[in-house]
Amino acid sequence: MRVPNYGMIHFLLRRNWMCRIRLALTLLGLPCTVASSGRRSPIACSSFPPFTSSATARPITSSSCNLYLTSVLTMPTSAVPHSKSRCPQYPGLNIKRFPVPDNQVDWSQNWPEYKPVSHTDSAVAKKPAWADPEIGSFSPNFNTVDGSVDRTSFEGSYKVENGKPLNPRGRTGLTDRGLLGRWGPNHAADPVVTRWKVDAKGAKIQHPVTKRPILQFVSIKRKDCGQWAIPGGMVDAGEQVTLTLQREFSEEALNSLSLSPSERAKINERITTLFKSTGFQVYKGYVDDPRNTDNAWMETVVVNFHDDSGDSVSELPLHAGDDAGQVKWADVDSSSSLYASHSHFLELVAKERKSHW
Ligand code: RP5
Repeated sequence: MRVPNYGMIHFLLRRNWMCRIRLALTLLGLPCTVASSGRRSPIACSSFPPFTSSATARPITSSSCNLYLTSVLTMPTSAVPHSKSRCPQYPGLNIKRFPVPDNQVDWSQNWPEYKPVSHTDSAVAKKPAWADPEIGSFSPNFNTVDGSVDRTSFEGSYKVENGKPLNPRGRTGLTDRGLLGRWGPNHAADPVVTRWKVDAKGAKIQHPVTKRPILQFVSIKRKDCGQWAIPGGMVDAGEQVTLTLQREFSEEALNSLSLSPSERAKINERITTLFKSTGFQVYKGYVDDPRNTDNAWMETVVVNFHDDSGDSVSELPLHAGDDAGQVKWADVDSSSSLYASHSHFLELVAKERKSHW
């Protein structure tokens, strides 16, 4: 186990106090603001190359993150935008969403003219293990852990209308499940693995403008849409989020699926120390994913694992695997355009680590 230095102890103690205050505010029902930009992302998802219905859109699960409870940050729910979820062109298909202007997003707005397009991808309709059947042929128990499928939302209780769950962030211009397997929340986990950018002598490099040290994170290029992203993935049925975080990272950034069992065991041994360390839970909740629909949406738990001394995961050779076409260490910087809400998650990491953004 790595021994934290004095600065880190101070950081953890300070964070612990902040968390207690946040927890108290949350229990009192008051908003707790942390590092939210409030900035709306433009609707920027119209140029997707073929977006395959993800073979990784695996079944979801009851997921607990108790390990990270002491570092939970609560952000105002409005801080995650709902714009990529309304992108005119649904990813990968020749399907256009019914246009939803900002003032008609909320379900409380009466809008008789709303005629959303209905779509469920053929790969989803084939009833693979990671997808639900059609409503009617089964009756899921929404807002609960339904067998091995977690149908609860981090956003609170969602409404169900005519047997179908309603997206808690409002209209998207498309009904049914699109590319997503589950009705309602589709749970994912996103590991943000970071290190400091250093020079040849190992000294932290400061950004010339912000004068802050620069963080780097492990970034993958998604095969389905060609966008750079955090190497996250769906939580498997019955899987703890802590395990999903490590599994997705080793599959997509270390190509563990192509290794022999003994090589895989060695890699796992190397990264387990980092992944067992107290990660900083950056976010949990709705993701502004372009695959979202009126009845199916992405939610995630984002955890930052930081290799402060640069001698753990930083030393491992990165190899893209599974859903990742490429992998690299990328600077954490506000100018990078990433998949779904991933830039926003990195902004939260940068604020917490007081690094350049
Ligand atoms: C995003 O989709 C999540 O933040 C996560 O990164 C990803 C999970 O979907 P797949 O990568 O498994 O397709 O919404």
